[in-house]
Amino acid sequence: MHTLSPADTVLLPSGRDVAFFAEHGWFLSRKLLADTEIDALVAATEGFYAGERSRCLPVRPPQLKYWKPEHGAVKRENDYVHYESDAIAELCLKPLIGAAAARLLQVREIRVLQATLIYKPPVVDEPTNIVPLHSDRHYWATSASDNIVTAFIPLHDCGEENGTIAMVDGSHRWPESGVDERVAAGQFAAGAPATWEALVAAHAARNGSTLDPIPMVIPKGHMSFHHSRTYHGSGANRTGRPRRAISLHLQDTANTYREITLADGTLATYNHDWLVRRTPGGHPDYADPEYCPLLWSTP
Ligand SMILES: O=C(O)CCC(=O)C(=O)O
Repeated sequence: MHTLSPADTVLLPSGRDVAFFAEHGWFLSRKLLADTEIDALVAATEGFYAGERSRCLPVRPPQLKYWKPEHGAVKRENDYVHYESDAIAELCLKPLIGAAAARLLQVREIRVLQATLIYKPPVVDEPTNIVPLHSDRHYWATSASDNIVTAFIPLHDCGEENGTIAMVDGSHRWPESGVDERVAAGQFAAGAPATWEALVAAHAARNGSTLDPIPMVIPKGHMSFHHSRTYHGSGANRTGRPRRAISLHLQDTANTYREITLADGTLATYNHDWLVRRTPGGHPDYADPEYCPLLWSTP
């Protein structure tokens, strides 16, 4: 059973905030992490980059994002940091964040889906720092539920100058354009952004959008939430400091694995499918508490 202190309860999204999220597909939170918690997170992530692990993934799934020092001064992305580092998990898996997500999605319980540690090096023309517009749903075709939200948690003040995340307003309400989009999403994931960008632009035009993403200006300790279907991306880090963040993906507990065949005849997969336990029906169990711990249950 989770409970919040009265001081934390006032930090939750209000009824008006929930309506804003439903309309726009994104929301900027109040200060959910204290400066001391953020500073401790920076230290924990530096430990992670120096090689500290509480445990290691038993296998490396094919689409795993896993930066290693030998990759050099490119954008760093490390999936499953909540599994591999207890120090990071203890700080970023804060029930208050789960409670805020539950409010926004209007569900009672929230499980972790994934936590990715991200670091954009302070290299102004580093191409890997640019994140093309996409929706997270394209990574999660095997999830039955749309009720997945991401808390993008910068570990410092974050604005346009350091390449903050930017949202295409209301794009979570665009209807899916069909199977071809899922194939293109696969190409995007495999690194073919030109095809992908043309597809997103056409999809936006059909929905009356000119693709003008709104940069999230996020003070330290605050975070931006976006719906799994909201298109978003981010630009260059033009400062002399790294842009550090944790992308905490949170699912409704009703979410389950679904089998989905892509247009090319192959089955869609997600990294979890190599790691999590199986359901009695033999499918990957997205409620496996080792990888997808319960973050919030409304009392
Ligand atoms: O690192 C970024 O700017 C983008 C992160 C992202 O795509 C996400 O949090 O879903």
